[in-house]
Amino acid sequence: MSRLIVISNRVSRPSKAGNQGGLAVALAEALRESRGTWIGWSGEVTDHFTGHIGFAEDDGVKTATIDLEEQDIDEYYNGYANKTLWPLFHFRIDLAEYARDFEGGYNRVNQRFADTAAPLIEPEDIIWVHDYHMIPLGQMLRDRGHRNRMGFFLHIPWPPTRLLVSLPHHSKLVSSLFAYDVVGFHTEEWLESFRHYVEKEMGGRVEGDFVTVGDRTIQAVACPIGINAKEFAEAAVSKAARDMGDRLRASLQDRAMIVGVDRLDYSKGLEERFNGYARFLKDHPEHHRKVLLTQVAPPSRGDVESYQQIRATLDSLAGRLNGEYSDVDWTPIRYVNQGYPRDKLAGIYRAAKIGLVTPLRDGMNLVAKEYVAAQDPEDPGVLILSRFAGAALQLKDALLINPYSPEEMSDAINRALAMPLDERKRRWRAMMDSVEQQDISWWRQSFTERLMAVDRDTARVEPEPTEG
Ligand code: GDG
Repeated sequence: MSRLIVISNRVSRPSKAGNQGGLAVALAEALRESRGTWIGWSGEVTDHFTGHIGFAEDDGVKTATIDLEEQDIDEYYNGYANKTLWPLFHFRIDLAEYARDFEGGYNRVNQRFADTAAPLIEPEDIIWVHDYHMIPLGQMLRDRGHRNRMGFFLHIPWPPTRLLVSLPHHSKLVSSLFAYDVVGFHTEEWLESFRHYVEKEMGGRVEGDFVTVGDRTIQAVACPIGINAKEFAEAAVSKAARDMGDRLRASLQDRAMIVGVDRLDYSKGLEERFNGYARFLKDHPEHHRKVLLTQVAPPSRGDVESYQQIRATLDSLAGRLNGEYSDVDWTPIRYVNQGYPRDKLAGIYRAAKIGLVTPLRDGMNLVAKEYVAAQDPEDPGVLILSRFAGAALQLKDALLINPYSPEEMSDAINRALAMPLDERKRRWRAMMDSVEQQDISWWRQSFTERLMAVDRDTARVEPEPTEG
């Protein structure tokens, strides 16, 4: 078995798996099996970058991390990654900042990651690079002579060509993806946009999964990430989850709870969600005092101004809404800016009659899948899901909505509250089948199997000859 090397911005400590997402757990499992290494940023700041690599072994997983300078973090992480690429790839060119320093810092830090990884890589290793922080890394490793099988997975959407061309030096960035052998996206939609760019902007050719530019052919595939459905369903009946459920039920007093769980991010459509819920309260006075929305939103990327703004906007929206509708014994929104351990989170999902997931754009959205996995099969809740989340292509039995329309959201909440048990069960079963079949192990295997099938001598898989 080839050794797997995972490279991503942050490295997760497997021993903290109880608090981590499925991705970290799945990658840790693959790394453990192959005796591989996970390389990335430690999350720590250093005065002067020395190239020192911190090696550790945590629950059978080897990690190699570097500390970054403050300027690196400003320009690479808070800068190019989160002020330029994140908004642009979520179709928000109004928020994207194009600064030369950011791009310079992004390339410098990617070179640092390449220098860190290079001596740790053996010729037989399979290298799997993750996400928008690291797009040019594969090319930088090739420049250092590494001919390994290399894959890249993008966890966020790929934007339409018309938007992507607003990025200075976009073609350089996209060209660097051709250093990989396999490039993965969550959905056909993001893949289509990538192919469109390659054909229109690079004069490339698409044949099935194969994309050719010049003399370089790579595979570009849609491979939707999943969750560890079995583990999550078990977490939802754990003692911690049941205790959380009891605590919630005691405070709800027969009111129906709607739940939202999101990192505090403008892409998650939180403002639109609050507006949709406000519309529901306006349209349906008969539901006053009988429902409430619990929104769990741990802050993220607080150093970036647009994130400070969304936080301020939501604080004021939640305050206004509660001011307008609350009574001495009823508050329509519980807005919580703290995170919970995963088993408690599973208990919160299970206690909710409705999961309200309304991103304006999302690569996949794992919260939607977690909500489904946490439900009681005998009395499942209803998932209301934005049609702009990657997950909507798999979870077709959710109530799919346009998050920009408060009326649609209001109607969907009303419909979900009245949905008969039979229909809830039927919809839940269909969604759970999908969540169970295309789970996190399926995703990881689908991607790594493709990568392993690449012929290392040519570092590519030839396309099947086409008829005629
Ligand atoms: C990116 C893409 C894609 C949230 N609050 C708490 C908590 N969470 C966990 C959730 C879920 C994860 O964070 C969020 O995952 P999402 O998929 O919803 O969104 P992003 O963070 O934006 O992730 C996304 C994903 O990458 C994977 O490819 O699906 O489209 O944007 O697992 O449960 N976890 C805990 N407490 C919290 O309070 N423990």
